[in-house]
Amino acid sequence: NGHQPCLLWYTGLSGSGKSTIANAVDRLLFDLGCHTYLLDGDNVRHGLNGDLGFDDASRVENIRRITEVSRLMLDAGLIVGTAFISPFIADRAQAKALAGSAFIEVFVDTPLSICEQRDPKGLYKKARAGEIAHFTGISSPYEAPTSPDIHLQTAALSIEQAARQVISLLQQRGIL
Ligand code: GGZ
Repeated sequence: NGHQPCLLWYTGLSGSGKSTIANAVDRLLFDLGCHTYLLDGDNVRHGLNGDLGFDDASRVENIRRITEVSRLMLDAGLIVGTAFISPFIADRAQAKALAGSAFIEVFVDTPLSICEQRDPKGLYKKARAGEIAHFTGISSPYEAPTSPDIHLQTAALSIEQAARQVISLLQQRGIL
């Protein structure tokens, strides 16, 4: 099954659903016979970027390395997904500059209040208590995309609906 390479760049707050939606998209793509790879905190923050924390400079370096690895995977012809907060517009612009027309920004737009209610790992609670420094949305900024390729307002969507919107755009763009 032929497809073009592309970079699905998910961005959003902690607990917004980036990884969940990216995994659902990956499963649909797999079923379509696509060759994909999904980079997320589980496989990058512990290994390649295990030396990095969450101050601004560390986040910039985190995203820089992820961008470079993504580019290698694009060269290999894959549909690459990256699911990181990636809070800074400038860093996402750099990824876009490297990936060119293959770059697809997916804004996983879940309000802070909902992310904080979910708080699956109790991190927001700790951040509010001052036990975690530089927590995105609490004590570290999140610069929302101003013109994402896909804007997922997750409060009004199921995971499946969100994933299907991504697949639809890939079809519209001739990637699938
Ligand atoms: C934000 C943090 C922090 C701080 C640990 N701020 O919900 P999670 O747990 O699984 O996802 C968050 C993840 C964010 O890492 P990223 O590599 O995506 O961030 S960035 O793109 O900004 O570099 C959260 C956990 O790491 N976590 N401390 N201070 N999230």
